[in-house]
Amino acid sequence: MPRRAGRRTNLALLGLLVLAFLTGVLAYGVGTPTAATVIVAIHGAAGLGLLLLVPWKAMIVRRSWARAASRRALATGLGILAALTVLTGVLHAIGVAPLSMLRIHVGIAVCVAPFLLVHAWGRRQRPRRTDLSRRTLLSAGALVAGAAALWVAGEGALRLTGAAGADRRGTGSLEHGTDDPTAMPVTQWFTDTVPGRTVDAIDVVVGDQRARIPTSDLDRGDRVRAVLDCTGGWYAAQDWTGVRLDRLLREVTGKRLPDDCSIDVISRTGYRRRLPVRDASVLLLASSVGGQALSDGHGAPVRLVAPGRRGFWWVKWVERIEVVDAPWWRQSPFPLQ
Ligand code: HEM
Ligand SMILES: Nc1nc2c(c(=O)[nH]1)N[C@H]1C(S)=C(S)[C@@H](COP(=O)(O)O)O[C@H]1N2
Ligand SMILES: [Mo]
Repeated sequence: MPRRAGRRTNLALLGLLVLAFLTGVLAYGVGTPTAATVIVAIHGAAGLGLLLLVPWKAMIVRRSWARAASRRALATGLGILAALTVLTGVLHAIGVAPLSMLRIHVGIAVCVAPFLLVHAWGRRQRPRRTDLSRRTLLSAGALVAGAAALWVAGEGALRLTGAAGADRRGTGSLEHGTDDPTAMPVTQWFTDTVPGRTVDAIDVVVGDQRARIPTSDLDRGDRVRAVLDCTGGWYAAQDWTGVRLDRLLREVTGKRLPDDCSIDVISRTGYRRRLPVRDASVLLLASSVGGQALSDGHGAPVRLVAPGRRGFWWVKWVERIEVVDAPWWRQSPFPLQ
């Protein structure tokens, strides 16, 4: 039995790691609360499910240790990185670790990928008829049930102990600075920095129509309460005030825009995101938050507020708005700077 357990255990580990990786990346792409909750729950269950396979994997490792001397270093590295990924994920979920824990989690997970590719490629398997046997399907079902149970138990434990992580959002983010913009973290996506010179007017460009509007003249009193949910693992709800994009664009063009165009929102720093024009009525160019003008770190003088989208869509230090024909999905799925 232990001898035959090897292949299925390895395939299950591979499946869970790939599933965890994909759902992790996907969780960053979706902002809709329900979808995010489901994806993040699957992510947690897949990650925790790895623990269920540890006894079997330990048996496989013991069996092949002497034989695999030349390939041990890489495999050990993979094992350590995978363990650290699970550990850092759990530490974030508990809610006691510093916010940087989630970035560390993602950083280590990204390192797992090449190790896993090399490791699994070196041990390629052909599909076998027994892969679809009743016994295999039952084991797979047991693994899925066990992983789900582990995730539910984890959430239960957080609630029972009153850990900070019990209140995290469906995306896994922890609350930081709701209704208190000064307590809200200032974060950049990757390498971007607060620009040295402030923006005093924004350019709005629609085909050959263009307008240059002073940023001091951009507050039309449009309001929205929206949650800024950073992929770095924190969120904050705030009241934002400014001008809705549909209103601004109509002021410039005097007409409704066709449904199939997109809006490029571009920062003074070059950071940019492209959004579908059908979202214009929920997008806000905000000049104040919580009744106060934006601070430099939070995007002064104007930043985009994109309700229902993750933080990286909320372009700060907006300098240019351009309506383009290209579809919104024709851009890098995540910003590059
Ligand atoms: C090898 C790949 C990965 C594994 C094994 C893994 C595993 C885990 C585990 C075990 C947790 C804790 C879940 C819980 O206790 O409820 C977690 C949380 C999390 N992971 Fe990953 N992860 C991986 C890759 C990624 C990637 C690539 C991303 C994002 C790009 C990501 C984003 C997250 C987020 C946002 C959380 C917090 C979810 C929550 O608080 O429930 N993970 N991960
Ligand atoms: N120009 C620019 N805008 C940006 C970013 C950036 O790096 N550059 N980071 C985004 C990310 S990832 C988040 S979470 C929010 C953070 O906003 P805050 O610093 O006001 O909290 O801004 C977004 N807007
Ligand atoms: Mo972010």
